[in-house]
Amino acid sequence: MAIRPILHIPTPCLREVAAPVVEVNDEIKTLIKDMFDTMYDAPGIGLAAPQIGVMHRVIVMDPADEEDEPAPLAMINPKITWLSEELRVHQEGCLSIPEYYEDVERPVLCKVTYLDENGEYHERECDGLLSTVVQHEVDHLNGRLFIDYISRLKRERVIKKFKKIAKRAAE
Ligand code: K2U
Ligand code: ZN
Repeated sequence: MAIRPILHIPTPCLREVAAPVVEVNDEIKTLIKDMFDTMYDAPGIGLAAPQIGVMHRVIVMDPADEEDEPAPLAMINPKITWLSEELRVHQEGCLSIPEYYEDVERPVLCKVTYLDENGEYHERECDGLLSTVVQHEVDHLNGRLFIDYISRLKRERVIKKFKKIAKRAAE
């Protein structure tokens, strides 16, 4: 299919709320294929549709280690229905904020409902890295970024850096 350009901050759509998918049609199925192609090419372990400028509630993930078999997972209209009280810190990065990593504290476990690429409904409890990635990607659908969980000083510094990069690129 196609590798699509990944948008970087401060692109406005990364701060907007994506719309629910009404029908899992061929357009959505092609979008999912393109998102996996784009994610694996990056490389990344997750990608949300707004990161390629598509404001649909679609995320793709593959948290499998390099030595393990790929475990691609697409979620349409994902909804986090429960979060554990137990929290854990994990180093996060973001393909829309390249080469910037910070420790982020999130609930260890989450439960998520979603439709798969065939339109089938699923309820799933997620743990480990998958739990972190699901929460990170669902945040993208709501215009939230992992830098929203770090100090304001650090956030403002990284936004200023990427605004400068974007300004130079436009010149
Ligand atoms: O949404 C994205 O930009 C994808 C992130 C997914 C991610 C979520 C939580 C924690 C780490 C990554 C990218 O895959 S960033 C690249 C990456 C890959 C593995 C580990 C850390 C960063
Ligand atoms: Zn991200």
